[in-house]
Amino acid sequence: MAAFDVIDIAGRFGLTGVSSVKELTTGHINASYKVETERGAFLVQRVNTSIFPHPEEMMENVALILRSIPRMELLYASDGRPYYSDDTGFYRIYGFVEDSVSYDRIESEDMAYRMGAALRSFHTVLGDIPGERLHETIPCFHDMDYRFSQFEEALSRDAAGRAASVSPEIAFMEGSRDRAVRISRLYSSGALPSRVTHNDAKLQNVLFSRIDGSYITFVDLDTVMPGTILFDTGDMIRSGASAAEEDERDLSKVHFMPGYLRAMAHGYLDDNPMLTPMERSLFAESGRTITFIMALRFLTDYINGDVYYRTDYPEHNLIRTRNQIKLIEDMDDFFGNSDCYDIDMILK
Ligand code: GN1
Ligand code: MG
Repeated sequence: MAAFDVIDIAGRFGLTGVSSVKELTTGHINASYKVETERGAFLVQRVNTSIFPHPEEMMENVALILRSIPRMELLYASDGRPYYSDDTGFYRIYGFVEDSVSYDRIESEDMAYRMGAALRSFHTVLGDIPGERLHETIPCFHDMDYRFSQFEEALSRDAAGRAASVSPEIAFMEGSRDRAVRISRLYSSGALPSRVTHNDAKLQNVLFSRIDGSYITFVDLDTVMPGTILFDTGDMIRSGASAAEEDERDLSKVHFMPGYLRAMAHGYLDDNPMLTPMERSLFAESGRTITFIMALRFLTDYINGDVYYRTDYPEHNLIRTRNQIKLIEDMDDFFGNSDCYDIDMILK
């Protein structure tokens, strides 16, 4: 990776008087830095262009979406574009939203309800954007058949020589395949409507007011593109209805929290005029599906030798895989022996 200077990049967007630069390490894909300047705080990001091969199109999407999200500021470089690129990389800068907070874990049913209502409000606002105007920033992102084909390719190459050591995890993935592909096939066949969706709608990507806890906005808009809302409700459930974060190594801390799912479901579903009966009926199942796709992707990357996600130690992707599998097993215990979670079981 070519070296680059965050202060120099900030200057390309007209930011001067930088008093501090701090690297933020929570994202798995892009490199992020918080810079304090005489005009306030900003987020400088170097986009991972091997994962986002058409970053200009991605920034066209972001600029379009932000017309509906006035609280988020995107800076423009001196040539009038919402990015700057040179041979060291592709960069963009957002303003830090003042008095906002994001959570790593849900800690109360009230917080869970606010998360559900936040996603509903995000989908309602995005509903006004014509989906055909958005570029598909990562093709087939939530297509489960595609993810299984990547998994199979990784297994047959076994580039890091790790496949033999993860046979229980491989067996888990294969054993649940028919069920796991259901939602993405219903979407591809047109049975589930195509809407504008976030596609990384985890709890950590939502800003709430530090003052009164009200919803401000979703951030990390790189994968906003057409999809089914179930990709987002699923990610909300995956990240919000677990007692632990996806990086937690102590699996005894990973538990499914039905009360949080119930509160998120009320926040999202109650009197929501947008939903079709099929979308509503698959709400709880979407949590299983998206937790599954994450386990599959983490395991694929582990087998490939950690080439996609940022990892902090050699077993990181395997820990994430096991963490997500544990969450699925815990959800399965709660919902009992059926091949589709029943949302009415949770809403009762
Ligand atoms: C990645 O970089 P980050 O943390 O926002 C990933 C998502 C996964 C997520 C898991 C482009 O997002 O799909 O849900 O990690 N983004 C991409 O936490 O692959
Ligand atoms: Mg993301």
